[in-house]
Amino acid sequence: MQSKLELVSFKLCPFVQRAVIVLKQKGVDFDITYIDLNDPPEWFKAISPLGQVPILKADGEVLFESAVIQEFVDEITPPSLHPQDPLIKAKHRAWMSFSSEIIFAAHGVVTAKEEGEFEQKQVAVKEKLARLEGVHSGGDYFAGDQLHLIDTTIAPLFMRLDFIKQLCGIDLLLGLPKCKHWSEVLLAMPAVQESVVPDLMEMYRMMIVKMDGILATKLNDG
Ligand SMILES: N[C@@H](CCC(=O)N[C@@H](CS)C(=O)NCC(=O)O)C(=O)O
Repeated sequence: MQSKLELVSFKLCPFVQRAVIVLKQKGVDFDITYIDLNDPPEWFKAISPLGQVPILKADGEVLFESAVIQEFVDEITPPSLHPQDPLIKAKHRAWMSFSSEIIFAAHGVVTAKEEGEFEQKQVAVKEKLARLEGVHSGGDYFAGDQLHLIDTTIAPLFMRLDFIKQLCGIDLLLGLPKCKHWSEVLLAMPAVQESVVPDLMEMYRMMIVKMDGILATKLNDG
């Protein structure tokens, strides 16, 4: 890499956080530029094909999509956090993609405006997490005792589920012991803890308030 990597971020974004975790875990020096997605700057609109973060600028090129960015950072900093075996690697990639669906489902819990929908969205998250529970190794990480990209990919979701638990008393990992342990291990990792701004939980609380859904009525500080 000729130039320093530059990540374009939105502080609350779990997809950007995936990239930051890999960058930190691999000890890569990088710059981070925060934008306001509610009022994105023109330069960002010009370079982001979908108007989304994360964007990674590398040697004059622009990369988008968190999975692609994670894999790129992983490949330029061997040894890889992906399994070697093509079939196992493909399986990990499939579950990485699946974890994005859980992030969207969890956002549905935050935005649900009436009780029936709120219950339904929680069930949708739990059903998807139960699928993950079914394929998890039962060790510290997805595939045993070794960290992979599937682990760095899921960590931002677990952080948000932990916020929901702390702020609203709703434990979406209840009854899923493997996922619960997995979450605890990942959230204790320095690269995960250092991947967000210090006041992210408060920002997340403010986002719940702003969404003004059923979840906002469950906030334990009123
Ligand atoms: N598939 C994308 C999803 C990224 C994404 O949804 N980013 C959100 C912020 S968390 C975004 O930029 N939203 C703005 C928009 O869609 O207009 C990835 O994995 O990078």
